[in-house]
Amino acid sequence: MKRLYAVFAAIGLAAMTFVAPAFAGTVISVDLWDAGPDLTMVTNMRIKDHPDLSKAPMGIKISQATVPAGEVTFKVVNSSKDLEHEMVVGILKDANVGLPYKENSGRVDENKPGINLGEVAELEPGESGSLTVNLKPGTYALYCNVAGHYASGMWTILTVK
Ligand SMILES: [Cu+2]
Repeated sequence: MKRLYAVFAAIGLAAMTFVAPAFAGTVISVDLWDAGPDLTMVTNMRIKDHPDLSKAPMGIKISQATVPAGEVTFKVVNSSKDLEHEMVVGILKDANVGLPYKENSGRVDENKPGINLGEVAELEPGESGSLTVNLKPGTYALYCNVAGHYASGMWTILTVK
């Protein structure tokens, strides 16, 4: 009996070891990039503009655009040589409306509900940081809220299934 228990315990332990990584959630690499010191900022590359982001002077590149619901860890690197960037996670209700925006400050209105679920704020060039959030199924936007950056195309869309 004792031996049988030991066998079950061993199987249980092996199963736990095998299953454990699934509970750790998804890890996404996030690259905050820009075109360098000579870049030209624009104002017409917000989500609602449906822009061609391949022409954007700055942006957010992610290692995967679809993740399962649950814990998601963003490992964020600011690969810019000279600009501060950040990554904020917000719910995107409607791509034709985009994120709430304050024209006078050139920034997304983070005070609106669901628009800042977490962030890696104000990374200096070359700096990195990480953020873990629990995400329900839905559509999210990752964006940089340094003034003018969102309108210059510094956002990307993440789908949680
Ligand atoms: Cu930025």
